[in-house]
Amino acid sequence: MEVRGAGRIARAAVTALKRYCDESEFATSEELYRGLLGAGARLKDARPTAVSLPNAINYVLSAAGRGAEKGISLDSLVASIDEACNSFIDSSLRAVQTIGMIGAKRIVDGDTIMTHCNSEAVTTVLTTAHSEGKRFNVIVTETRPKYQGRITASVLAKNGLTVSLIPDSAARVYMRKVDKEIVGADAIASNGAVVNKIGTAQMAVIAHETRTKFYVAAETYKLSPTTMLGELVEIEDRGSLEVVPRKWQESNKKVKVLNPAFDITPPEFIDLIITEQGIFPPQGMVLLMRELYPAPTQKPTDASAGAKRSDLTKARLRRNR
Ligand code: RUB
Repeated sequence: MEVRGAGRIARAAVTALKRYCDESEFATSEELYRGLLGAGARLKDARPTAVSLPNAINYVLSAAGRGAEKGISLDSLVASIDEACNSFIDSSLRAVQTIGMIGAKRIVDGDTIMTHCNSEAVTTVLTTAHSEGKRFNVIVTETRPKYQGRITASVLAKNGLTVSLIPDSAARVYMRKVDKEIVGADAIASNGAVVNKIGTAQMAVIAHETRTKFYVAAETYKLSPTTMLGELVEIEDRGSLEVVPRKWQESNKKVKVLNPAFDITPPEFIDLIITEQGIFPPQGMVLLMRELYPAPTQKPTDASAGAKRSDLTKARLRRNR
């Protein structure tokens, strides 16, 4: 939890892989590749719900795998891993900026926007709209139990936006005044369902009830290709001590304190998903996923086709060999 937000988690993991290659000592390229596979597997376990994490790691591992298959030298392998890491990080940062520009077009003067948790994609949409001169109010839910909403409120206020912070339980009271709810995503399933911080799904239900627009802002490396095969996204369960103090728990041993970190918002409660590739209805996610990820049984598209696409698109085409 020192690194929060699915995009930052992905970039932090790729940075860790880069350091692993640069700072460890290996005798051969095979040894480096084997070590990298192990490091990648450990990193993937760190936050199971953020699909950006395995997608980012697979991008680097597949670049390394291609080099190792060709039997390139140790130095060349290190260089190609470095290049893959830098390319992922650059593309990820560019994707967030592009989402900011695309999403800002959806905001108009006088809007009231509600958001939940702390999403870089969402804060970039809001700060971009503000820097374009639009004036609107933002309501941020505090996001128990880790209070990431406070981070969002603080970032937005420092950027000059008008912000209010409310308890999660007050969302329904304020939703009637809200024009758009915008949240981020840790994972997007092929049916357009969005996995995000616990509490997002109930915000979506309330938004639906009050006919408030519900938008998701997310980079396409949060698409979960294995959901096309019916696999479910794993929801991270976190410790009870994030919810109650130890002393309380010790004096209430019979109470089982549960702390799921994420929930799933069904596609019928989502109006639009804003990505760096454009804006889609949730039902369009399966088509985007088919375009960006070949079927897992299929061979990845050849490099000449990939070369015409963005770096991240190439990443997806080469994922998971
Ligand atoms: C953060 C969270 C964010 C998404 C998207 O949860 O749920 O909404 O990760 O963030 P946690 P971003 O604090 O548990 O990581 O847009 O920054 O990728």
